Amino acid sequence: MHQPMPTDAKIFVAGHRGLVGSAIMRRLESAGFANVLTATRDELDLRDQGAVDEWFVTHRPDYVFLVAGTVGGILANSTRPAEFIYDNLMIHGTVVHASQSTGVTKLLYLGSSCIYPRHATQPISEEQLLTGPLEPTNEWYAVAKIAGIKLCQAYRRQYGADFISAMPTNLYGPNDNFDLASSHVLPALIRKFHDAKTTGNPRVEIWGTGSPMREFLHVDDLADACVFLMENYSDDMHINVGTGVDLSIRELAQKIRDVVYPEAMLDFDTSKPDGTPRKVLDVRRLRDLGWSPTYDLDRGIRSTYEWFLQQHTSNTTLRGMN
Ligand code: GFB
Repeated sequence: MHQPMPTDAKIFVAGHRGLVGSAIMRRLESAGFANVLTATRDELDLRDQGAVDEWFVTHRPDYVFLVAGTVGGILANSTRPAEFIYDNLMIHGTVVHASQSTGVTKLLYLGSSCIYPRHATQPISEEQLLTGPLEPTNEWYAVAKIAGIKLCQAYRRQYGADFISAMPTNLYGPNDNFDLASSHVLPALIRKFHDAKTTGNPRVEIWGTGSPMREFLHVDDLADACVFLMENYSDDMHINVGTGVDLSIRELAQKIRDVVYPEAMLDFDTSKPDGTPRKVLDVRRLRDLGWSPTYDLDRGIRSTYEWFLQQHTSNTTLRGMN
């Protein structure tokens, strides 16, 4: 079922300034979509149902990419649980509800691979949702993300709304967050190796044991998959988006070291949490629809570091670089 979005359709990207939202903006622009709607945090508090309803009635989007939310790495998730559960529950609820009540043609909701049980069988298929306990370092965020999937399913079931859910693996790329207290591992390590090189420090601290396994998807691949799913997928089952390939945090650190600061040595701080031991997605459902990623990790790390350097030297706004 291929149902392309008309190029003059009104498309709302909720969260357009974030890592994912900005990549979707680039993808829509390059495909010639001329009517893309956005709202900054100051213009619209997505946690406020009244404000969101009013915005939807005024702007009447046809398609919605729901990629807004409070996100962060393992430390932010474990230390700011209230923000992670409240903000995300509210944002998912208001946008899904307003989309249904104003007759949005289709909505894509973005979750996260942390929705799956901590000890899920690898690679993780979609069917493993709610089959076991969650990883404690991110259960608040995961519960909100699971509620988002259930919202889409409930509105589909009760109202026939065409709302779909995509579950991406760990993401990285331009516009990522480089603040060491709230970032994910890949941007954190780019920044740590870069700072160590700049200050001449030969040692770089890596959190945990280095043994957890993670899968990384470039955000431009994710944006491409989101547009693909919007046009080619309509089902109440959420769908995984990833590469299906993982590596250890130690191997990731070595790759980043080789690009940024080859002389550096790695120090593992085992007082910091490892999080879930392994998280690689089963991506057969998406591959069977005909989509696969284009970036390999080495190219993605190089281009993300180039982007980081450009932001750094041009002194423009770089999240976490103050
Ligand atoms: O990317 P990350 O923060 O999130 O951490 P998760 C991945 C692994 O990298 C963990 C290790 O084992 C970290 O201990 N790590 C090593 C580091 N050095 C660093 C560092 O300097 N910074 C960070 N952040 N990690 C998140 C979830 O889990 O993944 C979210 O908390 C979300 O809910 C996201 O699902 C995609 O992969 O462990």
